[in-house]
Amino acid sequence: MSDAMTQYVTPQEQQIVSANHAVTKIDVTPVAFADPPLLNSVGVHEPFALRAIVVVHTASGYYGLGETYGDEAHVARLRRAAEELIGVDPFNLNLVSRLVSRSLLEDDGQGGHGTGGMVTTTSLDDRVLSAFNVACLDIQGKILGLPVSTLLGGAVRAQVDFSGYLFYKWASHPGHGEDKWGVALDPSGIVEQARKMVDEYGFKALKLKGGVFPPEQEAAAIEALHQEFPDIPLRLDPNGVWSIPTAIQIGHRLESSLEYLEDPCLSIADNAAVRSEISLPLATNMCVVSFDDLPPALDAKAVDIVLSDHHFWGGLSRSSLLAGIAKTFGLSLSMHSNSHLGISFAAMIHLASATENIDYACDTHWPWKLVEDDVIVPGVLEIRDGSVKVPTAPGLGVELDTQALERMHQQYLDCGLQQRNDTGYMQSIDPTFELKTPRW
Ligand code: GKR
Ligand code: MG
Repeated sequence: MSDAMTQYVTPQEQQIVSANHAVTKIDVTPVAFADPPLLNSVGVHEPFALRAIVVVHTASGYYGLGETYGDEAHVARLRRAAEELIGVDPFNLNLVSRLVSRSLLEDDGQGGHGTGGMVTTTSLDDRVLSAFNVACLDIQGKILGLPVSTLLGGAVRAQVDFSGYLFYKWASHPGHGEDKWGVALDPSGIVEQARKMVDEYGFKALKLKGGVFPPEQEAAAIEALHQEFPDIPLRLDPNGVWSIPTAIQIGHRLESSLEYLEDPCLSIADNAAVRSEISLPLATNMCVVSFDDLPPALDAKAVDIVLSDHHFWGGLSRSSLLAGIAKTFGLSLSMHSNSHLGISFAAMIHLASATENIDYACDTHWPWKLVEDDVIVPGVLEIRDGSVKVPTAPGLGVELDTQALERMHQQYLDCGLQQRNDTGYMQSIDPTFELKTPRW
C-alpha cells in the first residue's frame, strides 16, 4: 500500500468484508429528462436536465440506488470511485468515504459541479461520495428490513413538507410546443403559476427563483404573491447577483412579505454586511456549501438558515452531521434542490423525516418534471397538501424501473448534452446575455 493509500485507508478498514453482502458491481448511468425553460441568474434551463443513476449490487443479490449530477466530468469521477468500491462492505460507510476520497487523490477538481456554474465551491469528495452513501444506506435498509429514515436515527415525522418552487419562464423552449405551465415573466404570470402549483400540490410555502429581472420587479412579484396568498410564507432567491446596497434596500422593502431572503449576495462577507442591516433572516445554498464554510459564516453571522443538500454535503450521513452542527450553533435548517428524479426525492424525504431541526418546508423541483420521466417505479412519492409521506418499505422504499432507466439513458444519448450549461443555452437564444455578479 502506498503512503497516499495508507493516509486514506487503514489496514483494518482495508479488510474487505468476507460476508456475502460485499459489493460486486456498480453501474453509473447518465440519464436525461425533459425540463421547461426555467430562467435564473445564469441563463435558462436547457430542454433536458441531466442526472447520473448509481446502482450498487451486492454478492447477496441486493441493489442500492443513488442519484446525482449528470455532468460528464462528474460521471467520470463516479466511475473511477465505483472501481475502488468493488468488494467493500456496504455497512462500512467510513471505508466507502475514504475509498471515494482515494479515487480523487490525483483529481484536478475541475468542472462537474452539476449546477450550471451557480455553485462551484462545494467539496469534491463530498459531491462524489453522496450517491454511494445513499446507495449503501438503501442496501443496508433492504438487508435489515428497515427504511433509511430508521437508519438515520428514526423518523421524527411521517410526512415532509415542501415548498412550491416558482420560476420566471418562457412559454416554451424555442421551436418546442408550450408546456402545461405557460409563460411567467411578470408579477401576474408568477401569481398565475403559483395558483396552479398551490391548486395541484397544496403547497403551504412558496419560493420564487429571482436574479432574472431588476430587483424592484421581483420585489413586486413577491408583493403580488403576498397579496394573493396572505397566509403562505414566501422566499425569494436571486442567487447572489445583488450588490450589498441593493440587497439592503430590497430586504427592507420585503421585510413584511418574506419569511426569508436567500443568497441576496454571493459571499459570506457580503451577506453578513446585508444581514447586519436588515431584520429578515437570510438563507443560503451558495455561501455555506461545505463543512469548511461553517466556521467563517458563523463568525461573521452571515446567515440564519443553511439549505442543506445531500448531493454536495456528502450524502445522508454527513447531512445528519450538518444538522447536528446547525443545532449546536443555532443555525436553522432546510433543504435546497436542483432538477432531480425520484431516487434523490426519496433520499431527501428520508433525510428530512429523520432530521429533527428541519425548520422550514424544503425546496424541490419535482413538479417541473413530467410524471412519466423517471427511473423509479411510479406511485410511491406524491405531493399532497404540500407534503410527501415518508416511504416505510425497506431502504429508500423506491424501486428501479430498468426499462425506464434504459429509455432515459437513450434520451441522454439522443439529446447530445453532456453538462448543464444554462448560460450557453441562453446565449444561443440571446447573444447579448452576459454573466455578471453582482448584476444589480
Ligand atoms: O434550477 O435554476 C435552478 C436553480 O437556480 C438551481 O440551480 C439553484 O441551485 O435551486 C437552486 C437555488 O436554490 O439556488
Ligand atoms: Mg438558492
